Amino acid sequence: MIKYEVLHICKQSGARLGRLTTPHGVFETPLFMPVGTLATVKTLTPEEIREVSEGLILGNTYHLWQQPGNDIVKAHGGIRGFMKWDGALLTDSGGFQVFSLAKLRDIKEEGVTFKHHKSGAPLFLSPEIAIKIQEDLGADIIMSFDECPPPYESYEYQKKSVERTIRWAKRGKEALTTDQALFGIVQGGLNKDLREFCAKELAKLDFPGYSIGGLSVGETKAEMYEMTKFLNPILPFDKPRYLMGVGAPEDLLENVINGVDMFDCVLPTRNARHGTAFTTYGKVQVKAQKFERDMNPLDPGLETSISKYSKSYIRHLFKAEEILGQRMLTIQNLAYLKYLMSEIRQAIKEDRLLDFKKEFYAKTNYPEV
Ligand code: PRF
Repeated sequence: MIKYEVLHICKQSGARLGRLTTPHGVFETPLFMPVGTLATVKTLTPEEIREVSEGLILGNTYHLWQQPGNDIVKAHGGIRGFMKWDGALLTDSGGFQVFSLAKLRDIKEEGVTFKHHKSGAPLFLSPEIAIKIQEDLGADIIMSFDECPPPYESYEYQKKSVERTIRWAKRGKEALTTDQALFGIVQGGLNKDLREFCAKELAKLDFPGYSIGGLSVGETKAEMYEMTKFLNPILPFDKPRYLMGVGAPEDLLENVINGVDMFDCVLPTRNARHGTAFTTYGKVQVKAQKFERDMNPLDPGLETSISKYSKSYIRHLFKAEEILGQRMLTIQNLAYLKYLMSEIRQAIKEDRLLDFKKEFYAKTNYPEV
């Protein structure tokens, strides 16, 4: 099980500083969790993940269920034993992947029938199966099986879907046989009444934490921020809130101000593999011609294991399609988000997060809404 305490509320912004205690580490929140979908944070060793994370990472039910199979992961003592990760772990339920990756879905009360996103093999996931797989994967924090409909679905559809997601959360809770911390997931698209209904119904089920799903799925940033702001006073105060799949630097800052405690996203690691860096002065495309002879470090504002390399060298690695370049930017991007979150926590402690926000947009090219 986990424990969560609010330690301080920033007097300037209302943002929360908290402490999350898990069986495999104690963490200050707000924090960012790197994504390790297939029991690997792509390109990094567990020792390197340690360096660039708080010690809490995410794994994916859907992917590990299919490859290599949750039985094989379980035989290693779960994801932690499989990948030799000694930190804490959270797994997503597979709900989102069924709706974002898989083809030809048939959604019934019992669960979802769909085809594997690569092989086309027929598959079935239900709240109970998602819990069983997550028990085998052995994370400290696990997720309810939810439906994440596209934001353009009709109100009538969103309403039916939210009601089902609440029933699925209840079924998952009843199916759980371990002391892993199961979070409920708030859905409801961009409809405030459905979001409020979902948050309140899930709160009645008394989960140890609440996720906010169904955002960053095609809506505008302004719509996303408005929804987290709306949910802030509705979600249980004394439980952690986790905004799923959100990780752009400006989104972390804005949503922390709106009361979010935890984040994950593939953005820093995926961008890294495509040559986009997050730095203390903003987003940078390292393949740009202007860096051909640039002997300066990529991010003079951040001391990391890649600080000694020139932009010219990193650009060369990308142009030559050398894997080391992808590794270097993965380290940079995760190190930057770790640094950003530690700066945010410090600003909350000192009741100056809105001043920090002004400086952040003044110093960087991250977009302000
Ligand atoms: N549900 C689940 N996982 C998710 C999401 C969701 O809505 C999102 C949406 N941003 C990312 N990951 N279960």
